[in-house]
Amino acid sequence: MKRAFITGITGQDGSYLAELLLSKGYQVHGLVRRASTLNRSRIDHLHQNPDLHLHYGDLTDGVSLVNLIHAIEPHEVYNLGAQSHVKVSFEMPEYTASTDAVGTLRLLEAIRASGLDCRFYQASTSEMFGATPPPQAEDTAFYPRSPYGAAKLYSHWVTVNYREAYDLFAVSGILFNHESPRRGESFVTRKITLGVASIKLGITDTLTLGNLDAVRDWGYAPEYVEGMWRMLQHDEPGDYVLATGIGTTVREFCEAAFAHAGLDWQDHVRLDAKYERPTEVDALIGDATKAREVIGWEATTDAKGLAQIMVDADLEQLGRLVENKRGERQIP
Ligand code: NAP
Ligand code: G4F
Repeated sequence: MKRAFITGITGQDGSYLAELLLSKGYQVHGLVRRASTLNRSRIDHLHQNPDLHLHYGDLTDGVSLVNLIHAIEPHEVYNLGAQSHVKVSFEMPEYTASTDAVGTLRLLEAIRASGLDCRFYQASTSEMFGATPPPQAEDTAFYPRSPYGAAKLYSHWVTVNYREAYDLFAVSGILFNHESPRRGESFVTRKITLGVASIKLGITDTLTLGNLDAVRDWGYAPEYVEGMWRMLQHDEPGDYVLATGIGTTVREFCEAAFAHAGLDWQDHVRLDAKYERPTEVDALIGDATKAREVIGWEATTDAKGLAQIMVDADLEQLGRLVENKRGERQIP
């Protein structure tokens, strides 16, 4: 039985990846952070699975990583854990660097010191391209525009270096934005689809956003975790862009999400500069030709389809909450 170790298992991608690996017969080990309340809603439905094992640790705590690699002896490690919010990285640059940059080094060192024959996946990002105009592919120049992008660029290069220096099977997946109903509520797509559902259900009337002109290449997260797994199954380690190849503005995503619920976004969206960043990444549109040709991966959901999936999910989830509240009120 193959053993996989996932950092960031409680996040959007980690939860989909855990599902995928369990369905393929892996024993899955996940790193979870201790918090005052349990923060495992995305993996609650996997809780009873006997092949899922959760371990306390943190990417800022090297000892925990050394001990876990030693105890689990994984065949595959997926490093998805990160402070992943670009705007927050301007407010917490040092913590972001410790987790997103040095955290990767700590994990790679734990693997190297163990001497295990273990494959390593690094969650790199299109944010590394930053100010370099699209289309962006594996050989496009990097120019990060945030402490998050700069930290991830360190991790990308240290992953390449450990591959070259120590012959580690280490791959870097340069993933463009990917979303789902499990996306964190403060990322723009989920903020919009939750806003649409709240407005449709009469809970609120406005949605406040920042820069509507930014262009992103938005895909569907479950498809992207399949790409991560494929990268580790290939004969040779390498770096791969995963993207749809289609650019959409925040404004267009808004329009599609509101329209799906029968609403006009212009009646509800307000702007506030507090959601803008000190330096913005204007346009990200990926070229995933290498992934298609080498590992047979291709995105199949576009931004409009994604907006529909997410609005439907938020309408259902929020609708259920509203119904439950009404039910509670009827109880004497
Ligand atoms: P996410 O939903 O924000 O999940 C991040 C995960 O990292 C959570 O499980 C979080 O744990 C964990 N984490 C945060 N700080 C940690 C620390 N110090 N030690 C250990 N774990 C820590 O992110 P995602 O969207 O799933 O993205 C997964 C990875 O891909 C991230 O590395 C992200 O930067 C990268 N990425 C994402 C995208 C995208 O569009 N989604 C694109 C390119 C790259 P808690 O639940 O306890 O907070
Ligand atoms: O949804 P976002 O916060 O995602 P961003 O900054 O592109 O980062 C995400 O994708 C990266 C891959 O390229 C990942 F590496 C990273 O971890 C994360 O998952 O913002 C998207 C765009 C930005 O241009 C932002 O300025 O939307 C714009 N935006 C406009 N109003 C907003 C808002 N973003 C947020 N979060 N909130 C707003 O109100």
